[in-house]
Amino acid sequence: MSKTQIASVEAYEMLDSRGNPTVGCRVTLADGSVGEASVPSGASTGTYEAFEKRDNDPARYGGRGVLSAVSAVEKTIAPSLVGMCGLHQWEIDRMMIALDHTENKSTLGANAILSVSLACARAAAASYDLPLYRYLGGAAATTLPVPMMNILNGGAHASNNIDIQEFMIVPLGAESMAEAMEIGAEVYAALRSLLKKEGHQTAVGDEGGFAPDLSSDEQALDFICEAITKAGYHTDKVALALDVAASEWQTEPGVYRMPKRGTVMPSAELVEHFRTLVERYPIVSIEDALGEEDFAGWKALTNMLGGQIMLVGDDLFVTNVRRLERGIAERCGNAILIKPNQIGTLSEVLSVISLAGDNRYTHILSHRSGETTDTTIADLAVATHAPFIKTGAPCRGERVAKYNRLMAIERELGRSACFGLHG
Ligand code: 2PG
Ligand code: MG
Repeated sequence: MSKTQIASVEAYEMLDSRGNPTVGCRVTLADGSVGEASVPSGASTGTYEAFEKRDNDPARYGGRGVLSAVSAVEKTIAPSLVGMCGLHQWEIDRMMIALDHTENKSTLGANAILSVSLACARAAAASYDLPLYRYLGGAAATTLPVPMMNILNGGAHASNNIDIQEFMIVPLGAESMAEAMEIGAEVYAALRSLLKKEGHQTAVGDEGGFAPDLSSDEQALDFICEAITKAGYHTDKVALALDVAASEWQTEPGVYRMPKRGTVMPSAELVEHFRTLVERYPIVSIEDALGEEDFAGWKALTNMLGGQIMLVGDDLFVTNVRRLERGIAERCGNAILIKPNQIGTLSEVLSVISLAGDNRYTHILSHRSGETTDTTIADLAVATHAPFIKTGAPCRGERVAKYNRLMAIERELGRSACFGLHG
């Protein structure tokens, strides 16, 4: 047996940040190197995401158990992978895709497959005694991404009255990851005290942002701008970004109904609303401004705002080469959100990032609203030179785990570290 052969693949059920079960996996190589990984889970999921396998057994976790996915790893995947070289990521991923046999990984489950794919990469990195970002990205992996911190939550992530899912701050003017986090945490604290002073709730949503009831999107943006000033910064140093998650609003092609406020708007009117917001506020990025089926709307939006800000496809592209190819052909958006569990293997994540790069689409690594303390996306961001990462507020353990990992990488890189757009 060679040193880097896969000796064992074990899976287990564990809990995510919402208290739902998810899949964890541990891969051991013949030389004793171990890699562990666990997978997150979304709330506002895109229709075209890879399949998340759940037991649907009402007797356990209200049907959300993942013992069937654990069993897919142990009974189907493990016997085929044991003995393969742990360094051959593409072969490992191809093997799992072949075992699954479906377009959307619905036999084994993308949660089962991804846990193995990432644990194999971690075991291989451990075998070389390298951190994951270095193993995957080589010597040139020295750039830390600008964090997009979601400090005010709405939509499917909070039970307040706000329909836009995420209001993020983007410390574009920071010189380092450490400074970016300092700015983020200070603005976050300033927002808390402003909301409190005005008698609003400061309980947090799924991604750690505050979730008050407010009268309009504009009021949310005004609060955040005021928090930036109160924390001693200017909006040339800290910009704003939104994730509308508008697929959640689409009722019929080209028509949107905001689930909480009940406002109905055709696609063109929504585009106009965002144009006005971009004029009024220092917004540098809007994600899923329109729904996953509304390619015509996306094209109009891109024509109007694509030269000015990032227009990010999340539900639109679902980290999927074919969806991104269609978006490129139809000139929809100019950036793509990268969520490994939307597609299910590390190799496919790397393929879609390279397609994005070839077509000048910016890529942004992203968490899910249901997370674990797994920090793989932080390493992946550095390995792939992602200019941005979004992984929630600077609050809640599963969110700060990623930010802390990025600060640790920055310290490890020392003088060779670059930050964001300075990289
Ligand atoms: C999103 C994500 C993460 P979810 O829409 O971008 O913020 O949410 O994981 O619920 O899809
Ligand atoms: Mg999104």
